[in-house]
Amino acid sequence: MIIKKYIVKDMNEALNKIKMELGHDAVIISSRKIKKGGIFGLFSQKYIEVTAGVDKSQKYDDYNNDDVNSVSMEESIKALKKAMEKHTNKALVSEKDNTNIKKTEKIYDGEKDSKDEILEEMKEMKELITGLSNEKAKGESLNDKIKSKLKAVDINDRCIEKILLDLHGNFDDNNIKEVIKNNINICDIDESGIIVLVGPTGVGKTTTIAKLAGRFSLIEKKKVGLITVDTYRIGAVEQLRTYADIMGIPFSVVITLKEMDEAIKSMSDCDVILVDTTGRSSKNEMQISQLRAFVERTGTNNISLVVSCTTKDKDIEAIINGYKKLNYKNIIITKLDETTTYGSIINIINYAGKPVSYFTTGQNVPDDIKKLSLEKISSIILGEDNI
Ligand SMILES: Nc1nc2c(ncn2[C@@H]2O[C@H](COP(=O)(O)OP(=O)(O)O)[C@@H](O)[C@H]2O)c(=O)[nH]1
Ligand SMILES: [Mg+2]
Repeated sequence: MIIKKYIVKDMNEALNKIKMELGHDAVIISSRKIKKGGIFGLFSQKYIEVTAGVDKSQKYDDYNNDDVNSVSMEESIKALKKAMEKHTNKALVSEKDNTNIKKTEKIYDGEKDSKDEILEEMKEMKELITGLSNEKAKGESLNDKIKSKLKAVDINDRCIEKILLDLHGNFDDNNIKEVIKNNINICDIDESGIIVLVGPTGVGKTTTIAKLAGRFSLIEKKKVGLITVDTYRIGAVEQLRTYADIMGIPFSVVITLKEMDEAIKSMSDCDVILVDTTGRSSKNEMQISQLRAFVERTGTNNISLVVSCTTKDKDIEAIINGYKKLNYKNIIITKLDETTTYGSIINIINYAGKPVSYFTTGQNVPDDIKKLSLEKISSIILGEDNI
């Protein structure tokens, strides 16, 4: 690089000299106004000091012009450094400052070009940053929108967080549905051998047993037997006995573990034995342990926990945890007809980490029991479909 300093009256003069001496490839590195001559600055003349440079490989001649100071290598490096600093500082000043500079200074074309370039770059950067922050704001507001939509259908906070994570910022309707689907599990239970239903009082265990019995015996023509360990509520026993009588299937009431053995033995020719249990308080560990003894006595692992979708979220969590000791394998969700929002389905599955086998949708025996597909369940949860 060859650097030269020119003291000239105006930029035109500088340009002509630079072009002539350093050639067309020369670039202006810096320019500043200076005063020269006079005493104590009085009567001094105004000049411009222009530093220009050209790549070493470029040819140039006529070193010995009076107005030209050929500078040493050291000076060249200094000038170059200064020029670079100036350029960097320029890039750092705000667009507003640049506008002011524009207004107050008559800028030399080359310098104006580089200022314009910087302004242009800054404008682009500003647009980029604004664009990015708009995108972010859009993402956040969509996030909030989805959150309130999921909240409105009674999906709990824990599941909402999980769903939002699974969405990976893709709030497309199809993706939301896909994520809901991925957070639901369903299963088919083995409809042979011994099936036990457990769960709190009043959720619909006895009614569900009657529905299943009707479905298996009347529709699937299976040989069905019914056992109940519902020893506390005589009415509940009578309820199931009535269904058994109507369907013409064997029925046993069991009070002791020994009676459980005898009842199962007496129904050894049945394809399916459905065992109804007394609703126990999941808060009472003693009662749960008693129930567990009866359930274990049946020797089956085909155990369903019955939960009503109308139950408060906090209570659902307590029930799911309280009954864990009974090793239930799947869930039956009841009373879908008694609610208008179905977020509890996803909450129940999330708490239990177990799949749903059946849904019940009313009091009619045996009709109001269903298996639902993932597609149907997610549509119901999102309010796009009815049960
Ligand atoms: N609306 C509605 N009511 C149901 C459903 N399943 C059961 N029930 C009613 O819930 C009440 C309690 O049912 P029950 O089978 O005795 O519950 P259990 O104590 O768990 O055996 C009864 O009045 C049933 O008719 C259902 O799917 N929808
Ligand atoms: Mg009952």
